[in-house]
Amino acid sequence: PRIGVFDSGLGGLSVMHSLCELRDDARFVYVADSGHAPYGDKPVETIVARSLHIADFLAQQGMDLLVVACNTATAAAVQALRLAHPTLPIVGVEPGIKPAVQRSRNGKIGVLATTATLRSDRFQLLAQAHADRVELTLQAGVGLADAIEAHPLDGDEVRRAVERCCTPLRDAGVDTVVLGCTHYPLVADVIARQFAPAVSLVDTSEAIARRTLDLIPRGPALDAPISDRLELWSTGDTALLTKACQRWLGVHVQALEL
Ligand code: DGN
Repeated sequence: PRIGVFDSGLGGLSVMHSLCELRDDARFVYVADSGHAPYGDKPVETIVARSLHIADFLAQQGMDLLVVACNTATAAAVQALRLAHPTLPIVGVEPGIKPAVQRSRNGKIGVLATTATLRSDRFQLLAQAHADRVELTLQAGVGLADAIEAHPLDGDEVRRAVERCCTPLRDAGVDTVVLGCTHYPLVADVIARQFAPAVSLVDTSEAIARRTLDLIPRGPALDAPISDRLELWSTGDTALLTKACQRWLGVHVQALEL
């Protein structure tokens, strides 16, 4: 099958990583909307319009399945995407509160996500469904996705943004932190350093990749390395996406301009 994956930028590569591990039967087209990132503080209408535009592009490329590898775009646009492409199976992502509830021992859970995700109706419903069983501390990752797009992951800008977002969660005594934006697993080690070793981070990339198997079961493995099965497109800096792919997927694929 051909699987289309998109994110506001580089964050969806955390999901791509899991998809590559799981699906040696698939070809992938990844779109980074880096020219319009970050989505996290944009109006809902803008996020919906961008998501529809990219989904149209991927549908034209003959995708069998679409993965919206962005919590913000899923919260704002997954319904509109399903309406616009009723025959195309679409997998969205949402902050992993469910797995966090299972994992937490003290019932105090931090959710780190973009402002747009936390404000969305979809997220509010998800949070309410668990609110009577656990204490949720919601924290917007203000500036964090931008720092991950624009700066070295082990640099000061990222560390400062991480510190800013994590301090309130630490103060709240959470023992589980949901990485509710696909950019954040890329700096999971920086985030983990902000907490005691016993605090666990919930990353749903693998679960999302597995979800694609429910919609399109595994076929015979393709006799081709991932570098021949992956196309990369960026609306922003193509060199940045090429480099990030090398780092996260361990393969060189030249990103094209969209
Ligand atoms: N990676 C996106 C998410 O999962 O929400 C959004 C990052 C952003 O654009 N701020």
